[in-house]
Amino acid sequence: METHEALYQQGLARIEQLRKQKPRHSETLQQKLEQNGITRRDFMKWSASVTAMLALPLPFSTLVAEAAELADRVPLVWLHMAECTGCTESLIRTTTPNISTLIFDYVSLEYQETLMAAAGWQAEENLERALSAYKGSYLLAIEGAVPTANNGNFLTVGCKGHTGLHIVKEAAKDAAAILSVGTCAAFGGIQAAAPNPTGAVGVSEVIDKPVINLGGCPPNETNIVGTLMYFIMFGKLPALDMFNRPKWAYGARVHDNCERRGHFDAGEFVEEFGDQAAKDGYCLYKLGCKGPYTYNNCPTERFNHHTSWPVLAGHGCIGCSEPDFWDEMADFEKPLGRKLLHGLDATSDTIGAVILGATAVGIGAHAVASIFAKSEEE
Ligand code: FSX
Ligand code: SF4
Ligand code: F3S
Repeated sequence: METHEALYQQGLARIEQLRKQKPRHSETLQQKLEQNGITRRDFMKWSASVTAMLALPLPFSTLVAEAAELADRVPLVWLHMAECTGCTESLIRTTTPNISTLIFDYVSLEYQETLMAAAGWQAEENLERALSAYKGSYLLAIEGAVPTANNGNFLTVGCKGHTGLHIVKEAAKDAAAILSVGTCAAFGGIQAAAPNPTGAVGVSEVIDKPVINLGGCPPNETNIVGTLMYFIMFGKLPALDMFNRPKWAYGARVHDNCERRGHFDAGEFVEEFGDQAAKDGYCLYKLGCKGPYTYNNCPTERFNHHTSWPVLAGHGCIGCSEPDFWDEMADFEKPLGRKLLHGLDATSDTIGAVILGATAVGIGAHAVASIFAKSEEE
């Protein structure tokens, strides 16, 4: 396993190499932050929090800051496939831009249909130019599933009428790294729900290069920006889980860090939306919360500038960062119970080893046990 010392040296070398490249913006990140009322101190705090989120020791914080300042050296091409644009919205829809949004803005964004001013032929040319000018060095982010049925013709993009399938394959060829942003690009998402008439699949199924999957419909902004920062800093992908999701973001279950967890352990559950238990913030398991089966950092990172997340807002987690959640985890407002999950029995011992990790078995059993304990009391 790579030591932190070796990784740090790799980061220093990468920063050195980026520094030699021409800046693509006329203003520095520092100036951009100042214009938006963000102080150096705020920026250093942000670097420290990104470092902690990436599960790196604190000294890496100076590397994170330097990498952010050199973000305009890294060309980013962002494609939209079959989706709702919620991933982009998760990152940019903010009334007051925060540091993550500003850094996303500062990366050398070569092509992004939601954000760019160009349209029509000009947009198409921009994409072609970026792919050839930055051959081998651009980061490719893809949002949305790739329809494959009917030769990919359920999705065509741009004035040349290329299919999404064709564009993804072309853009992936010379990318330095490929990022599937959101559950659609990662695993197919809602478009892929049975009977999946368009043959929608995740990006990794149509190309033969490694793809990093940022699950979540949408993923939170810090998971997107954290992954970008990792790539800028080290020029490579972070450690991944069995579904190619970065471990630092998807290493723990929603249930592990949920603020209602004490109520789950005590067997205190909301029985119906709006009851006294709901007002008291009890556990939402009986109303279908899939937090015990879902790996994501929503409870710690939250959304909209860390304001809230589904369970805090009063609805159970629907498992939106998991493959096949749209079919496997429905009904969203009913517990999985003994329903099959990923072809396995959700309450059997085997699922713990295969899907959830050993600790989950105890929790799953506990959930069932505490429900019984509660109903016996009644
Ligand atoms: Fe939407 Fe992105 Fe969901 Fe998908 O998010 S929020 S449908 S993951 O690709 O735009
Ligand atoms: Fe939180 Fe859901 Fe787990 Fe209850 S079941 S503790 S609401 S994640
Ligand atoms: Fe999705 Fe569950 Fe988080 S629904 S946003 S993984 S709490």
